Amino acid sequence: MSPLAQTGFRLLPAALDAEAQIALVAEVLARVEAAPFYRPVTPGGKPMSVEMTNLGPLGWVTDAQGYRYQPTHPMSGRPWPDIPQALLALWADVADSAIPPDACLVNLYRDGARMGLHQDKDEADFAFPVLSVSLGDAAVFRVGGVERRAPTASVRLASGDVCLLAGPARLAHHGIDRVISGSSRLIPGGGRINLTLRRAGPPPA
Ligand code: MD6
Ligand code: FE
Repeated sequence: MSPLAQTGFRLLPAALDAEAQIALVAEVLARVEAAPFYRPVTPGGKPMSVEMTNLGPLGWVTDAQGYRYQPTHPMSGRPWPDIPQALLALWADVADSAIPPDACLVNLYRDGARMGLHQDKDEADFAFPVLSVSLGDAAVFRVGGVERRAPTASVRLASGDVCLLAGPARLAHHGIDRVISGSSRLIPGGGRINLTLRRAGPPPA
């Protein structure tokens, strides 16, 4: 058994079939018209190679002020578009059947974009998992432990794959080492879109 199996990291290969992937990309890109991708800057002042936008009541942002969730797009000041129904259903199915996600970060990887090893820890309650959907070009995902220096494993994420960081793996370090350019034709203009669904705020009272 893989050492990842006991940790709360779950990979659901091909959770979305080709038809579902096409429908989801169309729903996401329609919403991106109202909330365009932009290039965030780290608190240290470095532009990220990944472009981002968000869907849902809250969106994850980074700028000179730091990392946080906020209800509006930083460029337009407008509320984020809603989360597509198919994603809410997926969350209910594999993450939490009772409490819906309130944030969906949309990451766009064009040529050469990657994401350094990080933890997702800006959410109010780590009891909720983070659910990720990969669309388009395949990526080499690295996942390690809660401690930054813990050993890591490499997992290939293909279009339609869903993965979950839950339980003990919820605060595991992870990142995208590289995207395999041209491995899919799903995304117009090429590249990879990753959607991460989260419960960022406290659970509803
Ligand atoms: C990505 N994913 O796949 C980046 N975070 O592009 C993440 O950062 C991530 O895959 C939390 C849980 C699952 C993830
Ligand atoms: Fe993450």
